[in-house]
Amino acid sequence: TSSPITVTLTGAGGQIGYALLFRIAAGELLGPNVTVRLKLLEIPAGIAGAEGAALELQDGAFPLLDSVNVTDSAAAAFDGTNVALLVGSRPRGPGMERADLLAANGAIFGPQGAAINEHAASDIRVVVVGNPANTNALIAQAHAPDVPRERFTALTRLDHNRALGQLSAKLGIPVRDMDGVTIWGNHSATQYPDVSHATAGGTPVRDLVDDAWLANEFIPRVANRGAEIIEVRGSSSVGSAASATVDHVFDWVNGQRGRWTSVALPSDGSYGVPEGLVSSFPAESVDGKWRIVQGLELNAFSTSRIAASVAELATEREQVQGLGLL
Ligand code: NAX
Repeated sequence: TSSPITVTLTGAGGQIGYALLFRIAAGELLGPNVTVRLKLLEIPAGIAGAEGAALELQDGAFPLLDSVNVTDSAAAAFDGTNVALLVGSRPRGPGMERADLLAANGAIFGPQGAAINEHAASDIRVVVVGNPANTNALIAQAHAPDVPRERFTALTRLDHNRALGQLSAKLGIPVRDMDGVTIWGNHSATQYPDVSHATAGGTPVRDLVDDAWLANEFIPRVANRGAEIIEVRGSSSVGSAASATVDHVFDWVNGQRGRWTSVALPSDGSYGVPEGLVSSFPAESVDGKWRIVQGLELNAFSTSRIAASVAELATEREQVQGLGLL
């Protein structure tokens, strides 16, 4: 085992936090030989939930878990952090306007970005799960001027995994035999799940399904899967969201296992996405860094779908700029 890695989890008293903690403690986030120091950040209303989870972690006697600290201070929570999982956010309440939602989250992710800038380890990696995830990541990144901007990412791995699951069910081919699926754009209903370059069992997916199924069933089902889960289980996605967060960080730190995945990260201008917008791209992890898969040809349908989701991200950026949050 190496020296311990400090992992900070915000929203640790919530649903996804609870599911994540036991996966992290079991060594699935970073690998089976990596010891972890956990720091749990909550607001006062969520502290008891985080403290209860910390008691259960103690009862798990996890060999890889060095320590667990619970705090409501961002400065303490991000002190020496190597990996930050920003899950806690402000959900949209009844009658809340989108501007209110962005403002409430700006008040969370701005200070957390600043605390990361000031206190985190130099190799800090950040993944934002709390919605609106892409724009929350943009706000945090904007408040951390000393951290390379590509260290701030948002989670679209759940959308990516949902796309793999839908394809697998349709084609009767296991997800392990799928490659080349991409989620483009925003983690919202405008996202574009793209199979133009995907293969299943070595065969191009475009040869196995028709355009009507893609446009009318696959894309809306993946993009609206969160709502479907709420309808069926009466509560939003928890286990699958935690699992996708684990996949995202594991691949980022340990490198890709042969295929590409989807990651929302600050655009470098690739594929015409305006620089700096935190947008989902096809990406591979190489030497501990995300690298956007380059040179994919985009047909007219893909181009217009990506443009629509990127336009939504640009609007969100304008709104948070207008609110003085960047
Ligand atoms: P919960 O409401 O169960 O938990 C959220 C927790 O965050 C609460 O305990 C709350 O006290 C805490 N919190 C709020 N503000 C905080 C702050 N400033 N610092 C630290 N903690 C804070 O929600 P849960 O079901 O766990 O979902 C968490 C977030 O994930 C939500 O924003 C949700 O929309 C988002 N999701 C994102 C997904 C993605 O793919 N990117 C999918 C799943 C999920 O919907």
